[in-house]
Amino acid sequence: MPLSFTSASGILAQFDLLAVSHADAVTHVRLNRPAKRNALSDTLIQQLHSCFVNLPKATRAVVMSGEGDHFCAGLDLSELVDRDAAAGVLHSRMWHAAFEQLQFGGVPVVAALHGAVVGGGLELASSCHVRVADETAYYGLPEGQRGIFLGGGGSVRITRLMGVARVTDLMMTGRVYDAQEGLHAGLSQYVVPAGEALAKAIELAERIAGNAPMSNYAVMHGLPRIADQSMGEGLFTESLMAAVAESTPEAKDRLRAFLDKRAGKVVKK
Ligand code: 1HE
Repeated sequence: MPLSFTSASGILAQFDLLAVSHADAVTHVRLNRPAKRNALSDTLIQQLHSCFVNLPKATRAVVMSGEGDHFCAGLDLSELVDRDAAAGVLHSRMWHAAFEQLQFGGVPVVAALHGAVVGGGLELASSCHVRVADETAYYGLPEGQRGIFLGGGGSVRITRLMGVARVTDLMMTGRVYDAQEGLHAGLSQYVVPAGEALAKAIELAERIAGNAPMSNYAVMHGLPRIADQSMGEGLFTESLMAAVAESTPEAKDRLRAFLDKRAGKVVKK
């Protein structure tokens, strides 16, 4: 049965550029600035940060989407004022803080992508843990054309997803990837028919929300850090993470359920 979402209350109801709703353990955060193609103004970045600090207590997974015809048009170019270098660093660091809260917060985030996923919009998407694109989605890094550089973590996160060579190509030549090219490059893990990304993202979020929280936490926090470590450090970190996850009551219950033949098997679809 499809989940029935209700609007969030408290501080989460006060954001004018985000629409936040929840159903059981899944919280839906929607960029809600369609007239400006969900362009990321300073206020929207601050609201995203605050939203991920203040998620409803019951949240075990988040779905992130965009209202209107596009997921996100990136940085709000109308706010690109004449900043000196120090102010520019602080502005970029404000984005980093918001997206760090999203990537390394308490729960996994599934992005539902459609239409333009460009510039800062792709930086936002790359901070999420699972990306579902519909066939209308397309990806670009127009920073090169606009005379600026990535500033929302993209040079770190997007290069980790698809490699320095592809990011260089998109930024220097203005190349745009369609949904299928994005899938093959590693930008999304799924492509679904037009209009179906949100439903698929909610389905995946429900499944993720059913995992043991420490398993999800280990995947979110452990995997990317281990990938950045040397082999020796990575293997040691893995052992620590594995020991923590295995020692939780949820892990013990789940292993017992399998041995008692009460748990599902891994089957081919
Ligand atoms: C905007 C923005 C924006 C739209 N900042 N206002 N990002 C870009 O270079 C992408 C720029 N945007 C576009 O290429 C197009 O707007 C779209 C392909 C995303 C959508 O096209 P379309 O035809 O549906 O909409 P539109 O008519 O272009 O835009 C509708 C309105 O949104 C219009 O405002 P209006 O007052 O004239 O109605 C646009 O000006 C406004 N709008 N995108 C401000 N981005 C931390 S570093 C990150 C660096 C970057 O992200 S660089 C990439 C910036």
